[in-house]
Amino acid sequence: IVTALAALAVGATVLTSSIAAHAQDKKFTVALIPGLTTDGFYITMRKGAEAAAKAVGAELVFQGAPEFNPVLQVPVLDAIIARKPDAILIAPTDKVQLVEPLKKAQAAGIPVITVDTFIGTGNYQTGAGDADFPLAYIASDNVLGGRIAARSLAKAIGEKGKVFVSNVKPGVSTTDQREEGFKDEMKNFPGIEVLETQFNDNDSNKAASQLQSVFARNPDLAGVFGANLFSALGAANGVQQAGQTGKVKVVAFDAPPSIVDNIKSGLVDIAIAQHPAEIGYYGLISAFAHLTGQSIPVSIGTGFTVMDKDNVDKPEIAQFIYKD
Ligand code: T6T
Repeated sequence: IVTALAALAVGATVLTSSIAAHAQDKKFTVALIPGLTTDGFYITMRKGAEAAAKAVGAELVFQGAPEFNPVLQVPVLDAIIARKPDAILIAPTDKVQLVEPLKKAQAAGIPVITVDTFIGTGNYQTGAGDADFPLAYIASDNVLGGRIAARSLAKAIGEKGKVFVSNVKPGVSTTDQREEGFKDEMKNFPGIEVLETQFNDNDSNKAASQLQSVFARNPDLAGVFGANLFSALGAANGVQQAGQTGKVKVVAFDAPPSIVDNIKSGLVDIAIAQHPAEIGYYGLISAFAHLTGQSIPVSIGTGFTVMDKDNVDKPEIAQFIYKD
């Protein structure tokens, strides 16, 4: 009997490993749908995902819309679902508006992982609510990022004066959380007044003119927090156009080369760089792990690198400047 059981066990092992080998022989196709295609943040994320795809022998399909807009992102998602990839990585452009469209992927049996942004509350696989079906959420801790921005701006303005947040639009999980963290942290600085948030629809020209209008109404404006790449670039341009370089302090979220140039010229004080390549890398690896029968963490947090004039040339910092 013992010998028979042992033979059975050996047989079972052989069977399992041959299934695993078979699974790994298959070349998986993973789609990455960014918030928009022309954004150094997502371009860098794509590079991370490509590196991971190469490492595990998967194929990466990168397809997105030219603007950060659910109306443009949903047709891209529909087209991707029709191609039946093995998994979808997506940065949903709205917490609510992408829920139903992503349910179609789930109904088609395509596992969904969200990267950068989330749908619903971002707490997945809890059995609660109608938006907990994605397998994992891989992103920066955006509330923490907003807190870091608040502390940096408070320091830059000597803990007193008027500031505001230049933001994208309500409903985007990442930038909503950055604003939340920023405002909450600012409660620790009684000398600072946080003015009304200006929403720019991810248009840096709009952000620049909003900065100038806020400055016209508040000539004692002390600082601004640009809550993402386009908000920060626009706010910095607005400060420059208002002739306030160095007087109105700018804290930027995201770190494309243009923001780094602004740090060097003194227009931007601090940039909070996310690690988008890590988000892409771990997104792809998580999808692959799931597809090959591994359990995966429901959330993975990636880090930040805070850049300023003094450290931005150091290689260990400069490696986190986004790619164009
Ligand atoms: O800040 C990133 C990203 O995290 C956010 O969700 C949308 O804006 C960016 O892509 C930068 O433009």
